[in-house]
Parts: sequence; C-alpha cells; structure tokens
Amino acid sequence: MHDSKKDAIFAEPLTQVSDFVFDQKVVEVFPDMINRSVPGYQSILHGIGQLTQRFAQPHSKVYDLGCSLGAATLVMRQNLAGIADLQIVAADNSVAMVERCRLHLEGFRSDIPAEVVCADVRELDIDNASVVTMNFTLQFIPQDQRQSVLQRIYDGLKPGGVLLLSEKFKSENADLNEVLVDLHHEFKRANGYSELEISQKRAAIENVMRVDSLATHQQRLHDVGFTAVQVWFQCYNFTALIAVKN
Ligand code: GEK
Repeated sequence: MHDSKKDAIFAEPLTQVSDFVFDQKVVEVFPDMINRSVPGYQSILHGIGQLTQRFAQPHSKVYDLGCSLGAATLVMRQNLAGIADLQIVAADNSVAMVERCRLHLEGFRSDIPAEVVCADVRELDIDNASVVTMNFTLQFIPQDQRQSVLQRIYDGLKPGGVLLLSEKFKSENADLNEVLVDLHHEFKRANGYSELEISQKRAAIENVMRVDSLATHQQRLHDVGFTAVQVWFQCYNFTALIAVKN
C-alpha cells in the first residue's frame, strides 16, 4: 500500500478550493496521502489487527466501515486465522474507492470471505457483528447523525462485541488545541507537504470533516449503550478508542 503515487492534489495554487471528495484522483494517491497525513496510521492499523484477534467471535461478522482501499480490512483478515465461520463486510460510499478496494483485496489470498459493498454507513445493515471498525470515517458524517450511526452499530453487535473507532479530535482547551494542530502541521511538513498544500487541504476539508472533542465521543458511546470505552492510542489530535458491548 506504500507504493502508491505521491499526493500532490493541493500542490498548485487554486483560485477556489472546493470541498474535499473521495474521487478517482484521491484514490490514486490515497495510501501516500493517509500515511503522510495521519500520525500513527500504521500503528493504529497494527493495533486494529491485535484487537480484532482478541475480540472476533466464531460465527460472526467483522465490519470495516468507510474502508477506502481496505487497509483495515486486510489487517483484520490477517488476524482472524483459526476463528470459525467468519465473514468480513467492508463498506464505503465512494464508488471509486470501492472499485479499487475490490482490486486490491484480490491481490491477497485468504479463506475468509470479504465482501466490499458500496454503501452509506448511515444505511448499511449491521448484524451479528463481533468487531466493527471505523478507522477515520465517523468524522465525515454530519455531527447530528453520528449518534444514530453509533446506535445502529451498537444494536448490530453481539454481546462482547467491540467498536474500534479512530478519529481526529479537538481539545476542549483552545490553546492546547492550537498546539495539537500545530504539531500535526509540523508532522505534515516533515513528511514533505508544503505550506500551500497544508492550507489548501485544510480549507477543502473544513466543511466535510467536523471534529468533536474526546469527551463528546466518549459520552456518545456511553449514550448508545457501550459500557466500557477506552482510548488505546493517541498522537497529537488523532486518537483510537475501543468500545465494548457487554
Ligand atoms: C483506512 N478506513 O484506510 N458512508 C460510507 N463511507 C463513507 C461515508 C459514508 N457516509 N462518508 C465517508 N466515507 C480507511 C480510511 S478515509 C479517512 C478512511 C480519511 C468514506 C470515504 O469515502 C473514505 O473512503 C473514508 O470514509 C474515509 O483505514 O481519508 O481521512
């Protein structure tokens, strides 16, 4: 996944920066984009694999919601060996992502069936699930619809099942939030993004990706019924949580 083309989508000055969309142009550079933009992305994927191995149950389904090119699907599948009768459902509402994801998954052998569906996670049926992963997807759902998405996930999980939720978040302290945003931008600069790329990407994404505080995420998870919620990874303003249904 690291050998994708270099992301230069925002390298040239744009007269008007449009809202960010997950189109073919993004698909072509996606692995490079996400690796250079999300601190800890590879560590989080690794952790998703470990947690999946622990919480996947025989005769259940494992979901990857907002799968993009299937990075989390792949790492989960690699960690499911020996667990009987599993099915993976990977979903994304970008046609371009889904098509490339199917091609990508075909390149890896496994006995565990993985179905890639083009669907909006707000409408997808979730049932008999033991692990549901949302790796940086909930942040693209309008804030007032996040609770109902989480409720559907909770209702579709088996007892003992888990939601693995990764999100960019904002600190409730404005000054410290600035510090975290700054550190993230430093991370992007160190990975070769220019000031222009950073600022144009920021303008493109600000309307489509609204971030909540960690406290809001935790409260929402409790409100839909999860009893145990734990942060297991954080780097700057990026975090990964596990929520367990008892
Ligand atoms: C990874 N999980 O590499 N329904 C379905 N998919 C959606 C929706 C929706 N309503 N909204 C956005 N998406 C991946 C990375 S990327 C994160 C996830 C990022 C999809 C969107 O099309 C995109 O593919 C994905 O969510 C978000 O582990 O680019 O920052």
